[in-house]
Amino acid sequence: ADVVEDQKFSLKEVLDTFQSCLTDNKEILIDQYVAGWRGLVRFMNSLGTIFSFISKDAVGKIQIMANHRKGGHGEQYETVQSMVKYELAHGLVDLTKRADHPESGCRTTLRLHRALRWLELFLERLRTSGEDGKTSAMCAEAYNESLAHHHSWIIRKASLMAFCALPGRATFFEVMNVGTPDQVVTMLGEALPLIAEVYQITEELYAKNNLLDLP
Ligand code: 1PW
Repeated sequence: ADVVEDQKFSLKEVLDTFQSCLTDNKEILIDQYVAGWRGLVRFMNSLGTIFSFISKDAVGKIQIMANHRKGGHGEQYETVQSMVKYELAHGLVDLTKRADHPESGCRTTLRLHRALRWLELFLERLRTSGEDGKTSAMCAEAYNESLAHHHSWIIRKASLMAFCALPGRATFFEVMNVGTPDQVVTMLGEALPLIAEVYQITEELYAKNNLLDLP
């Protein structure tokens, strides 16, 4: 029974993993960032098959980043900072249109980074919502404020349709497997500032290097 208990999914572990990707000098460890995303994908998959089209893209991008880490220049991909430096210095990023480097670490991380903002906004809404809060509406609002700006019409329609299938707030909190609703709210209150920090650091790094619109 203990084994089963240990394997049970908890959103707290996922958020802890994201927090652990920040080093003391505020660099972002790619292994931990990717591990955080793996956990999120497990979470999304536990929300039902309708979310699989969403998680499929994330899985592909997680794999691209894992491959960079495993590749011949893996040590250059230790942190987001070292990756940006390395790829820019060696002309490994398509800056204006997709061409020779459709799987650069920079453009791939940018997609995950934008999605992280969505997650942050969504979890913040969940945290402050009342018992009768509608998860699908919160998820859609968070999406429209963030990721939707970067998606085509067809992806936006499909995403908004998927959100409608989200379980209600009570079930959603149970799936998180953190404890009582009060404990979930407390956990989110602790975890979200750190997620926001990871997002902010990446955003500033990308802005400084003019990478926020990579094709
Ligand atoms: C309930 C938990 C919510 C977690 C949110 C994280 C999910 C992010 C994945 C959204 C993907 C939607 C469908 C895919 C769209 C891609 O075209 C798009 N990818 C992303 C991550 O936005 C852009 O990638 P591309 O086509 O430029 O390679």
